[in-house]
Parts: sequence; C-alpha cells; structure tokens
Amino acid sequence: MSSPVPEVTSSALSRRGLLRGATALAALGATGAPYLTRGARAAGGTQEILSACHWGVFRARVQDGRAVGIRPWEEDPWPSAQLRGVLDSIYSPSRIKYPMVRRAWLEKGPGADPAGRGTDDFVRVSWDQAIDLVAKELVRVRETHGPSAIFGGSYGWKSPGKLHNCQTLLRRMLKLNGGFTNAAGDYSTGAAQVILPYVTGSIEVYEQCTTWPNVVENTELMVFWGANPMNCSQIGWHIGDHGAFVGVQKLREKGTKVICIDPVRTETCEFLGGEWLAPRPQTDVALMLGIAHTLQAEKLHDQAFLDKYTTGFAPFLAYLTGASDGVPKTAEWASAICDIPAATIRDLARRFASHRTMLALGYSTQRQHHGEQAPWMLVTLAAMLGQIGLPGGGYGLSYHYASGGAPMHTSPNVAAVTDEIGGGTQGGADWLGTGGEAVIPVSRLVETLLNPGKVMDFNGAKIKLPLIKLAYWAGGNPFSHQQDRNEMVRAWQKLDTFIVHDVQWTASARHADIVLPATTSYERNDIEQLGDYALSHIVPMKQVVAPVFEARNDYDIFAAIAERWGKGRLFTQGRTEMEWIRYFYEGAKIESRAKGMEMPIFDVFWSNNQALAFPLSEEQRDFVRHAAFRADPLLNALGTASGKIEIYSKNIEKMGYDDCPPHPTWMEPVERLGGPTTKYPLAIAANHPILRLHSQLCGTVLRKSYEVAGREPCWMHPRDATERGLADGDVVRVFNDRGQILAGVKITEVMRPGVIRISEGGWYDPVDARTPGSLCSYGDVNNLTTGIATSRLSQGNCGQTAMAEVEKYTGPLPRVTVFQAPAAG
Ligand code: PGD
Ligand code: PGD
Ligand code: 6MO
Repeated sequence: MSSPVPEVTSSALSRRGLLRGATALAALGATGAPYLTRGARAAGGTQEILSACHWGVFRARVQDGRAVGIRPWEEDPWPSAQLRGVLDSIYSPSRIKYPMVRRAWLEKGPGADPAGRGTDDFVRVSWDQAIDLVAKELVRVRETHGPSAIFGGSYGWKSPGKLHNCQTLLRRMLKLNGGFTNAAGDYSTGAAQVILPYVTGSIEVYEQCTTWPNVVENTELMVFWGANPMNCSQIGWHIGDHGAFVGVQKLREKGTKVICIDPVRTETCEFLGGEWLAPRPQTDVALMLGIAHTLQAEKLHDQAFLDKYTTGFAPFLAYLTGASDGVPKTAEWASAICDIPAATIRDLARRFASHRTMLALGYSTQRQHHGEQAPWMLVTLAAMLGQIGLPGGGYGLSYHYASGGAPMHTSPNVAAVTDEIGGGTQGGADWLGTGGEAVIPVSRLVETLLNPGKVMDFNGAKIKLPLIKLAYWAGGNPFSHQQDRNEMVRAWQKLDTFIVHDVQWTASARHADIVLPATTSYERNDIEQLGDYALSHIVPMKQVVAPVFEARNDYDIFAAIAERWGKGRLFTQGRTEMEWIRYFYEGAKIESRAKGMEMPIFDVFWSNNQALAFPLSEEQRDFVRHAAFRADPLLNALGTASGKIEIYSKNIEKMGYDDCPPHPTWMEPVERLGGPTTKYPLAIAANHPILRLHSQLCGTVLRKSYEVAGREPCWMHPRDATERGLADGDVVRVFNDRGQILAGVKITEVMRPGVIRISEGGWYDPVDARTPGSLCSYGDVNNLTTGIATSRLSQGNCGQTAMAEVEKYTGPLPRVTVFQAPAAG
C-alpha cells in the first residue's frame, strides 16, 4: 500500500497512527481525548471496567468482586437513564440463581399438570441433572414426534455480543439434535417488513434513512408520525450509540418546524415544542388518504415524479377519488374517521407540498390490524409529494429506532457465531434467519399450538402448522411479548415441555418446566459494534464480575447439552470464549485493511479499556435515502417487480387476500376508538416503555421511579378520569373480554381523551395462575391486546389493537409477587 494507512485505534501506544489519516482524524475528533489517563484502575484500587449493553457503552466500578457503580462512557452523547437498572439487574431479588424444575414435571414427567405452570412450585436441581433432563427430553420429543415438534424460534431481545447470542446458540445446539421449527420475522415490524419489499424493493424499516445532519440542514417540516425517538432511541439491537438524540437536539437548535401525529404528546413532541395532532389510534390510513385526496384535488401532487418513478397510481387514484368504490376519500371523509378537523387535514396537505417535508413513521401504526396499509400509504403519500431521494425530503422508517439516521462510519463487519453446524461466523441481519424443519410467522405460535395441521396463508405461500410439543426459549420473554395472554396460557397447556434460560424470573421463566440460570453479559466476555446504523466503534464487552450464584453462560449450557450427545466439539469448534472473540476480531482486522485502515493487534485492543473508533466519510454523513434511484431509476432500479415504487402491486393482487388488497386501502380494524362495532370505550396505546427495554429491567430499582401504587402506570386524560371518578394514584382494573389487569392511574394532559397509555413489558403476575382470565396484579398490557394477525399477507402481531374499560378497584388489593424469586429459587 503506497498511501498512508489511517490507523483506527484507541490505543495510547499507537495513537500516533491516528494522526496519519485525515478521515480517521475527523472521526476521532471527539474520541482523541487523553487515553493515557483512562487506566483500568481508578483511585482507591477499585477496578473500572469498560463494557457495553443495549443501553450503551459504560464503565463499571468493581470492588472486591462486586459491581458497585456504573457510569456512562464519556463519549456517549446522551446516556440512557435506563443504565441505572443495568447494575441492579445483576443482583436484583428476581435474579435466577439455580437450575430449577417444576415439581409435577420432575416427579411425573413431560406434560404433567400443564395448568400448574406459573404456580411457582419448583425444585432446585444440580446442573448435572438439569443438563441430563434437557438432553434426554430433546431426544425423546424428536424421536416420538419428529424434529419439527421442537420450537426453537425463541424470539426476543436477548443481549448484544457476537458470541453470546443465545438465540443463534440455541439453534446451533438444536441442529445437532436433528432440527426444529423456526420462526420468521419479528414483533417489531412484522407487517412492514413483509409489505414494503413489494412497494420499494426493500424492508425499509431497519435500513438507513437520510442522515440526521442532512435532515437538520435541509428539512423544513419534520413530521414524527407515531414516532418517538426521544424514547425509542435509548437502545440499540447491538449497542445503543444515541446518535438520534444528537440529531433531535440539532433540529431543536435550528428551530425546524415539527409536527407530531400521535395520540400521545410524546417526549419528542415536548422536547421539540412540536405541533401536536392526535388522531384516533388506528385511523392513520384514513388521515393519509384525506391528505392525498386534497393533494390531488388541489393539483399539489407531483405527477412527473409519479410518472417516472412509480407504477399503479391510476388504480389507486380511482380508489382515492371514489371512482372505483363510490367513496371519495375527501378530508371530510377522513375527518369523520380519524377525528382531525377537515380544515386541518387540507392544511397539512398544503404544508407538506409547499415545504421540504420528511415523513418519519414509527412502527406502532403497522403493529395493528391491517398494519400493512399505513407504511404502504405513507410511501404513496411521499411519492405524491415527489420529494423521495431529495435532501431532507421523502420518508424514513427508522428515525425513532436505535438511532437510525446516525451517519454510518467506515468500519469492517465483525463476524458473529452462526447456527450452522461446524460453521464459524455470520454477518448481516440475524433477525431474518429462517432455517429450520418448519417455519411459522413469529407471532403465530399460539395459533400453531391450538391448531396443528391447519393450513395458514403467509406472504403468498401456504404453511401447514406443525405439531409442537416442546418450546425452548433463550433471550426472549414470550409471556411478555405475545398478545392475548389468556389465549396463550391455554395454548401453552398443549406443550409437554417448556424450557427457559433467563437471567431473571420473568413470567416466562415462571411458566417453564425447566429453568436454567444464564449469566448476564456483564458476567462474560464478548465483542460488539457500537450503533446499529453508525457502526462507529468496535467495543470490548468485558466481563465485569464473575457469574453470580450458579449462573452459566448460554454458550456453556448448550455446549454441555451437545456434549451429552457426544457432539460437544462440533458445537464449540474446540474454541474457548476468548478464542472466539479473538477470531472475530482478527477477521475484522483483515477486512479493515481492504478499506485502507489498520486496526491494532487484538491484545492491545482488549487490554486498552477503550472502544476502537472508525472514521466517518463526508459521503456517509450526507447520505440521502433513494438518491441513487432518483438520479437514475434505470441503473439503480428498486428491487420491486417493476423496478419502481409500486402503488399497486400485481404480486399482491395475485395472492387474492381480502385483508390486504393490491393498493393502500382503509379497512376498519376489528376494534378501534370510534369504530362502528366496538364494545369498549378506551383505546390503549401499548407503547414501548420509557424506563425499560420491553420487560427487561422491570425487575430492577428503575421500577420505583415510575410505578404507581406498586403497579404499572395507566396514563389517562383528566376528562376520562373525571368521568370515572378517578384520582391520581388510584388503583384501577383495566378490562375487556380478553382479560383484566390492575394498574395505577397517572392523570395527564399529554393523552388524547379516549386513549390510555399502558406500556408493554410489565411483568405478568396472575393472582391465580391456574385460571386463565385471572386478574394480573402488576399490569401486563398483553392481557388486553388482541392475538389476531395483521393480515394473511404478513401474519404480524397487533400489539396496538386493544380497546378496554377502566374502573376504580375497590376489592382487597392482591400482592404483587412477580418481582421476588419463587420460594425454592
Ligand atoms: P424482552 O423483555 O427484551 O422482550 O419482546 P422480548 O421477548 O424481546 O425479553 C428479552 C429476555 O431475554 C429478557 O427476559 C431478558 O432477561 C433475557 N435475556 C437478556 N440477555 C440474555 C442472555 O444473555 N441470555 C438469556 N438466556 N436471556 C437473556 C419484545 C417484543 O415485544 C418486541 S421487539 C416488540 S416490538 C413488541 N412490542 C409490543 C408492543 O408495542 N405492544 C404490545 N402490546 N406488545 C408488544 N410485544 C412485542
Ligand atoms: P411505540 O412506543 O410502540 O414505538 O418503536 P415504535 O415506533 O413501535 O410507538 C411509537 C408511538 O406511536 C407512540 O408515541 C404511540 O403513542 C404512537 N401510537 C400508538 N398508536 C398509534 C396510532 O394508531 N397512530 C399514531 N399516529 N401513533 C400511534 C418501537 C421500537 O423501539 C422497537 S420495535 C423496539 S424492539 C425497541 N423497544 C424499546 C423499548 O422497549 N423501550 C425503549 N425505551 N426504547 C425502545 N426502542 C425500540
Ligand atoms: Mo421491537
């Protein structure tokens, strides 16, 4: 190599190298601070260790083998308040300490007393016995019913790390037993990630949007449509970098006009002083259609863009004007559905068209009945505005999520462990993995348990639902994430065996037959990249403390099970934890050379107690989504059938689904606020929680700062509270035909009247676990949501479809027991 190689490092030893590359220097402007002063040992002989998690990079203070303090990494621009709970999650009273087996299962065998699950009747066993039971049960189920009777889909947010990815490791182990049934898709964007490839040729939802710096520079009108980055960008699927907060802060400094369309005046809306429009939940498609109708009626739409870059506008236009169904989708028509005044809808159309407008859509609008329609209609609206591919214009579906829009750095791919037997590493998107004997849509396990043999539609295919007798979960909490908890509890009784690895006594662990205590990522070593989009650093995720009680790494648990079958070495490839990490690093080091960079040797990286920074190019800083397509739609054709944006999809037409027509369409959901046949009066916004990641950290001290009367909060508008004679702090029963929970009232004007906010992820705590429908004493909102699918196309979950009533709870208050370990634990 003749040109100087910018060295990408945080090492004091090779810091000189940084000065050799201009781009590296730019990246390191913020990071080139005094490395020499950042030793692993702080004053007083206390050790300070750099590690990382979903919530960011941190330094943990360790004294006498115990983590006693945690502080955010000094380069984190906006540390998450949730970090406080991280430390506590190691030692909280709900930590699983020992391997445990449900008494009936242990004494009478698989399938014994399935209604007894969740009653906390556990027996402590040795690790040896636990591994033996699991290894033999997996063989028994496979030999009796075939490998597809073992469900290994195990969805969930686990912990980051290229090695200790417990879901990949689970599947790696299950493959050594001959296979399993897998799950396709995820709970986050189940509908959007299936529909959008037909519309724009890519899933859009996890892809890079036009960057924040570009938005700050060019966008005149920023629309957060059910999108709340000030809450949702606290975390990353890998390690949270919090780059979205920098973007939002700069937007505020610039004074860019912001509109928030949301039944809640969100944290983002408050921070930015945004204009708040609160439609009825689940009516956004009608609102978008009303805007679209105004655009075309007033000739504000960009016909030239539609002609050049899209197909199928004509049949959509016939629907919009009512030519095809007799119903013009006017602003008045939309207003009657969404409850935003028609004049405001027209005004929105005019303002969108006369400004450089960015439409930032969140995921809640697609986590609803017919959830495919909102993202499709949003893209259609953006196409009519003709700003897709222009700086600061068009749409973005990740501005709220894991800091989408944070500019991507020039960094190598760090490989990860794979579920391929004998395989070493994988790169790319692990949530889209679909290998397995059979594959079911991820939110359809309950339906599968209740209907084995049934044929289900899914994205143009027919799937025969397998018979499942054993479910194995590691790194997810189905008794939190799945909708319609009581239907689920009944379905779970079909299982012979439910095995769970977790760090905490979640409701899933409590409903398991075999519970194995896993280490947190702070009790093991790993390696990960910083920022799902930024990819700005490689971070050593160092072990902070030794495993507590009898916790073991998922990796070692699976290796021990495989070893019982004589396949331990196939699982481990003969590598230790540190050998894997070194191996991943060395691969990245080689790849980085191809990008003109030189990373320090592994031992320097690992001993340095610092994250390794990578440079940012001007080009990436200014990335504009779909700019290449706009510049040359032939050369850079989209991955759709026509190569263009499809407002009408012939592929979807061919599927003939009545619940997903071939162009964006307003369809009544099963229930909604103001719906024609809806029984209950209040819509639930089952948002993502402010001080949790789903159910993670609910069992920690953080809960004390948000619980109301010891329960999950239920936010409601003063009008709704007065109508029901409720005061702040009251304990209420929230109920519908599917279930009932207790919650604590928080009265606030940030709610739209008629809408209550109960965040997902509150731990399920049934008063009588043997009786489905029993009152949940803490407040798991998924007792109330519907378990139906978004449509036959994507079979996504409808976590935002729930209507309920609220009443003051006057009975004797049941104790919340879920945050203590079961007695034998
Ligand atoms: P988490 O609470 O993150 O929820 O559902 P998900 O199951 O992902 O669960 C992760 C579990 O993994 C925790 O119990 C944690 O302790 C455990 N864990 C962490 N690290 C490890 C590890 O290293 N090893 C092992 N063995 N366990 C580990 C989230 C899902 O919920 C998602 S992504 C979405 S988007 C959905 N959102 C909603 C919604 O908006 N509304 C409703 N009503 N319902 C939803 N459910 C979905
Ligand atoms: P939600 O909070 O469910 O987040 O991202 P997602 O966008 O799904 O919903 C966003 C907003 O939509 C909320 O403000 C809600 O009020 C609003 N909303 C609800 N219903 C409607 C509607 O019908 N119309 C309109 N216009 N708005 C509506 C979730 C993303 O967040 C995901 S998938 C994951 S896995 C992560 N989870 C968490 C988490 O659990 N906790 C935090 N703090 N951060 C996360 N980030 C990620
Ligand atoms: Mo999600």
